[in-house]
Amino acid sequence: MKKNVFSCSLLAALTLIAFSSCDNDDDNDSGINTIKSSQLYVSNNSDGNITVLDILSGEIKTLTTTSTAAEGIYYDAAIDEVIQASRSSNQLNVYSDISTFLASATISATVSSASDLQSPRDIAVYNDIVVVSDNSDVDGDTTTPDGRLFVYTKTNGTLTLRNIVITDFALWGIEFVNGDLYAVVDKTNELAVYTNFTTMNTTNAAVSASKRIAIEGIVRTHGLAYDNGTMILTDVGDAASDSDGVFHIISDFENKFDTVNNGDTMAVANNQVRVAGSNTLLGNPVAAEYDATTKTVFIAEAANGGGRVLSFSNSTIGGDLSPTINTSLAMASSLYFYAN
Ligand SMILES: [Ca+2]
Ligand SMILES: [Ca+2]
Repeated sequence: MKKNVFSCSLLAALTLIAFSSCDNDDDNDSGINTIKSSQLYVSNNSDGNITVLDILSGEIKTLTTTSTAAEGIYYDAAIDEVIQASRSSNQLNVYSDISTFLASATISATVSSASDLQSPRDIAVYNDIVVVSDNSDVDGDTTTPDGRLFVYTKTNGTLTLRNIVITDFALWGIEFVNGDLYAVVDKTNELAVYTNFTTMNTTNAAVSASKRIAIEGIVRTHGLAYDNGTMILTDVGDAASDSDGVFHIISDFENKFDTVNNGDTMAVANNQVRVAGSNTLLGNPVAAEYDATTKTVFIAEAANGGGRVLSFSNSTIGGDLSPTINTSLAMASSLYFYAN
């Protein structure tokens, strides 16, 4: 177990929030909540385990799973369980009572979907719907872009495949904003949206996105994250380079996205904050999370140093930022941030 991996600045930032809120009434009328718990759940494609970084204490848990490679991950605090997409068994696995495990526990899935998937990447959850983006080729022609969104219903402890939506672009990161499903257009600098995704797409069908726009300044986007009005897109650049990664921060995201017409480009100027440079340790940032409260971007970096979990606090100033958290994790692939 590694400890003290978090730099003082993030801890100080979080501690400041915690302590400042102690000066206020306990009834939360001030709107400031004490952070009691803050964790980052991380998947990787090296051993498929679940790494849990406790942001407040610095403790790191490694929960050994039966997967040997894994990607999309989601934590449901209300029922204390993690959903993880296994790339070794091509299914969703649910792990219950996740907070009760010791730092080096071996855990077993309490619920699993059928092995419907072929190449799962990200997962996105909206109410009782779990969507998995799968980037395997659909039509037997690898020169034509396509992908699949597997839509599961999670009820009474079971995960049931409801329907499959075939996309006319390659998939990677996906993210719900209310009922709209945003998806990066892999191998491009584009972002797509399916409005009212779960209600408008209830059968097996090939469906084009409601809208697609280009994001200026990005080469090849991969990771997508949203919190409280701000969207993060990562850029892996040249996949063979472990030092050319970037991420962009788009505040007031919905208004800015709505302003750009279908097929047009969202300019960097007046719209986006760019984080890039040699200090960042970004090479292939394949997934992201965002905490709007502390303006912290969390990154699963798959290439630089063999793989890292990175965080950038006060990220909205942009530029060649140094990471606040920098923890080695071989082939880090996906992450989920939780705080309360
Ligand atoms: Ca194809
Ligand atoms: Ca790269």
